[in-house]
Amino acid sequence: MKLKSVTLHQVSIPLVTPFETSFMRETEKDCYLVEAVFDTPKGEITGWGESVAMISPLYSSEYVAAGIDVTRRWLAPLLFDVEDLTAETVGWHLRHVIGHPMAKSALEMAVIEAQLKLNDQSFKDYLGGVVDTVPSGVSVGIQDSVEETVKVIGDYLDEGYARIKLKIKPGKDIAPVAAVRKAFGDDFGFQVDANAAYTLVDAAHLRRLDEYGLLLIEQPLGEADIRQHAELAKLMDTPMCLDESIVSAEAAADAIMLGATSVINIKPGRVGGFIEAKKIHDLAAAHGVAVWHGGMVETGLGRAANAALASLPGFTLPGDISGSNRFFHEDITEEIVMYDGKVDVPTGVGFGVSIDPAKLERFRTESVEILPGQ
Ligand code: SMG
Ligand code: MG
Repeated sequence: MKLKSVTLHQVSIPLVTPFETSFMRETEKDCYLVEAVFDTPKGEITGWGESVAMISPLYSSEYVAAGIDVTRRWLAPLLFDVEDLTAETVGWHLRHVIGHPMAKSALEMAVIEAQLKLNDQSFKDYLGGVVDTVPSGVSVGIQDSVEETVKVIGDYLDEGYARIKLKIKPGKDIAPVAAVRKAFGDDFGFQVDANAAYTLVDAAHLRRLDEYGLLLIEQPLGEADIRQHAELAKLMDTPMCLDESIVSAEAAADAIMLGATSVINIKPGRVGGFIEAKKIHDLAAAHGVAVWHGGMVETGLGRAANAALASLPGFTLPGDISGSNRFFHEDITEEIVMYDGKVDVPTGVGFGVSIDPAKLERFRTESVEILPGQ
């Protein structure tokens, strides 16, 4: 395949309710989609990708405007120069550009989708997925009060979600967790995510979470603190799970060997793409470490691709792959539907969903077209 053009569409999609984490409160989903056109033996084929970078550099150092800039100046030009571009070699061609895994992943997604269309293949079949549905977990933002937390989680349990993840931060941790267990008992999968809001000196406080039978605690300490997570893991009974710290297969190998993570949250965008994400899945499986699929409030496009990755055998815990209606009144693709605590793994060619042109037009705030030799 030969890359002919790349268009980046920035979109802003209203959220059904604000989503609050330890680092920000979002009311819209702001991201960009990649539309890449290729010349192929079957004629012109378009592939789509989605960047999981957020509007501000608070979850990681990446952010929407930086992703658009690095793609325009550096990443797309490198791919324009390749005569025979394949999904498997995108990471190699981009290897000299330091960092920007989310921007690289978005571009790689578009190449993957075009290649799948060229080969008439679903993403699930390409990856070697083994199940038709994946269990669907929901991520619950920090609420204004303990009562509100209990109510919101009760509603998601009534909807049938397979497990609950609650965002926590200092001052909004033990009390909401205790109240949720008191209200709904011990008989459902429950985990927490701190998004790096604590330091190792909080160890004694975090240990108080041990009495609530949580599946895991996700990323209590900073992105760079792999060794400190290993120290904290020794002090807590709750299984440790890294998210932000796992930026590559190498980082995953270090974290496993140091005892910093006994479960891994896999997010393709955070590690530079789906090909690297699959490597982490394989590496974790070889070490007997369970993985689950993280979420970045993706549109239906990213959600569909994530469900395909999560159909690999090592994904033994429910992921953050909720129904589209968890976040959006209206998705930009076909709705991803949660039913009986699961979502279907798409079986159509490519990612199995398509961007609705009318909705793209409505949600789009800006487009940047990138051509060879600009
Ligand atoms: O897509 O369901 C989702 C969101 C899951 O909580 C979620 N993601 O740290 O795991 C995480 C966060 C990162 C994004 S916060 C806006
Ligand atoms: Mg997380």
